[in-house]
Amino acid sequence: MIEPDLELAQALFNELYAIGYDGIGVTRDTYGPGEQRAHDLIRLSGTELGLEARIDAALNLYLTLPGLERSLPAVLTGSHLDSVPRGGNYDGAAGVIAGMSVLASWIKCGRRPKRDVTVISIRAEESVWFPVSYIGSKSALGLLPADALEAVRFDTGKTLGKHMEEQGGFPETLVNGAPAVSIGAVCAFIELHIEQGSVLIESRQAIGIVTGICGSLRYRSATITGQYAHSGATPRTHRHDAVVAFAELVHELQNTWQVLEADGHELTLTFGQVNTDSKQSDFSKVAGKVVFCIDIRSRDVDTLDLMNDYVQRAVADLSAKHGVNFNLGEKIRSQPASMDPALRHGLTVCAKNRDLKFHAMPSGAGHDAAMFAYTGIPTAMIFIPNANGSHNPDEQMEMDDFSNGARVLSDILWQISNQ
Ligand code: HGY
Ligand code: MN
Ligand code: MN
Repeated sequence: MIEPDLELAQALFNELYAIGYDGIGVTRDTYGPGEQRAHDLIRLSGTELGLEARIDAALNLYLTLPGLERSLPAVLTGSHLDSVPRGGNYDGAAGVIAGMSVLASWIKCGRRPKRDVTVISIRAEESVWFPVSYIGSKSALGLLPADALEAVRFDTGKTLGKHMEEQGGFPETLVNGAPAVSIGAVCAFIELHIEQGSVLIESRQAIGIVTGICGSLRYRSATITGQYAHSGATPRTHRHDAVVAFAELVHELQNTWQVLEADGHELTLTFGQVNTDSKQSDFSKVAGKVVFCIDIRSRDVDTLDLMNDYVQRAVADLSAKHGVNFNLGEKIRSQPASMDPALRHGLTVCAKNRDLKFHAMPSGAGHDAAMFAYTGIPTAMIFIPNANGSHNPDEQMEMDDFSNGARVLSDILWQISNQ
């Protein structure tokens, strides 16, 4: 069994952090300079290793170690390189760097697999920038809807198509064009990713073998419109208070979540952003407007729909009770995905052979692997421990944990690429 190139991995993590640090955390902004710097770094490293580099119309990067029989369907590994604003250094990047460290170690000891093995650096996985999920992997797989190119980045006001063009992409070829990753040309996709919760840390297991990836149902920009009024002169019964209506919505849906959980439903419910109108709200007024978001996750589509029904019901009740108007805005969904049973079994064998404790577990976070699985490509994910959660500057992956994950990745990639 070969040891991944940890020296290369550490150097890439250090350099990624240096070029991505924003003063608080790491920002690799989607189709912006931050993500571009990361892609340039990985591409340079890949060409220095002697890997074949290719970039598709959406600017996903493919670094390939040619196999001995190049006509065979290839094996893909990798993840995304963008990050949330002020995020951590390991979300996504760990999967790309793990692939690079594995291929570097194979090259060093002259190992040539039967099939091509490609590390893909995927664009735009974080849908915080554009209100579209999995832009890069959907583009690679020919799944990007035409209207997605009109989606606007929240901080620049420019469209996805414009951002792609400015970075050197060809968005117009993505709609109805041939996908860069054609389903028949790939025999498996394996994504290594940090666990973004605390299951592995708390249970002290080395590896997570993902059983399935949650789908999501989101309202990214919902509003409650009530009535601004004097905070002292307006009796309780005369108020149309948007903040009170929001507070009761949260309380009611939190209770619903507990009831559904007790009923065996697996889901999460998050109100990640809530704001009153900074230009008009103040301490001497009843709040006339609240803007907020709702993020519902589950591996079961019926559970997503059931929770959404409760959201609709609560909104109708509270509108009447408080005389406010709820506008939930656009509903955005992403599909849940199941991981390939044969690959999951292969991963357990690899973990056992490395004498590593492993845990079969669902992913509450979304991952590009869901899109590969959606197309029918056999797909699997390896989770590695990461402290302090994720989507925050304190995200902390240890290199020992990374190396365990990269070892298992190396073994499964070698096994599949020689079948
Ligand atoms: O939001 C997610 O689950 C992923 O980290 N983009
Ligand atoms: Mn991620
Ligand atoms: Mn993320």
